[in-house]
Amino acid sequence: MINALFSARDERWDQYDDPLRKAFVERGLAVHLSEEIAPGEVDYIIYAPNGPVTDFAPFTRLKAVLSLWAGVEKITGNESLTVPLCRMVDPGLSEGMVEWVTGHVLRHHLGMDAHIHGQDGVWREGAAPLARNRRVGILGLGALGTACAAALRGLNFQVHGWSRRPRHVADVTCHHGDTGLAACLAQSDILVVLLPLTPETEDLLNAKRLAALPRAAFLINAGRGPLIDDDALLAALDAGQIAHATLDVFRTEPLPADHPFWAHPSVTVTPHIAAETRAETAAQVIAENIRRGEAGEDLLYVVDRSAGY
Ligand code: NDP
Ligand code: OXD
Repeated sequence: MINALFSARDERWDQYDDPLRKAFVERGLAVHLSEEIAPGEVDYIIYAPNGPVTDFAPFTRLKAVLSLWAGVEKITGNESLTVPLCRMVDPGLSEGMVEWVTGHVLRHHLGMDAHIHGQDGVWREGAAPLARNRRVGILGLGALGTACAAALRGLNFQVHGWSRRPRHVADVTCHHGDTGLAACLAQSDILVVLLPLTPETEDLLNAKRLAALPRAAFLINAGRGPLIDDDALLAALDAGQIAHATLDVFRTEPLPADHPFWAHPSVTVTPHIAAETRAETAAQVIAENIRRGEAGEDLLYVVDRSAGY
């Protein structure tokens, strides 16, 4: 019998219990799945950073930690974790992110706000440019960034992307490394941020980098809050360098009610809902990794803890 401890918020248990059991049966795995198993008997932890487990030292026979979250910045530095950590790459989560990102890109591209908020009896003419004439930059060409890049290309946007290592993504102009960042920013009328939070990416979007965007660019951040220097962003918004920022993630979550982002006329706050892991599809990923672990095969989506993602 394989023992899998589910360590996430209680309400997640109701969502994941059935899909996980079904996915285990489909793979012929005999798994005892519970929110309570004696630490010394646990083989796998199905993990969320807001769940009860924070110290992995008591889990003496642990084989792997399987994250329900794509972002693993809250666990990569945990020294009590000495077994492989796998992050979540979930088709359902990717699909949600594609919908959220394309929705917000289209909002800014089409200038929808002018008509949603401007029902004042004035007949303002002038259509938006075509997507083929709009440049979208995507920082982060991983599971989520490449899915969004493909969707935006499908709509005919000119897409630039940036990653740490060289990448090839069909019909996307790919930049990488420190030198590639300036080139990518300069081509981003709309900038989508889908980077993980690591020591290298924290405060990446500082005053200098925001100034490297085209004037009146739009910024969409679904990566993590600390990727952006909040004060630099507020200054860039007030100066008109950034026309609007759509922010889903923040240094402190929930975003405190008195944070200036809430009241700023050129900021849209969404409460970390860009995309969430979907139980039906994510259960398949978790079960597949347990199958692999038991068969001695390579696990999927193992985090490179030295790189931080
Ligand atoms: P991946 O690990 O698949 O991709 C990360 C990408 O970022 C890669 O292209 C990687 O480069 C690039 N990158 C990392 N570090 C650097 C660096 N120093 N310089 C340049 N590029 C860098 O992650 P995902 O696409 O799955 O997820 C991205 C992030 O999205 C998550 O870490 C999480 O923070 C956030 N997220 C937010 C959600 C929300 O609801 N708001 C939901 C889910 C995730 P390379 O290709 O070279 O490795
Ligand atoms: C994640 C998230 O990392 O929801 O999965 O932000």
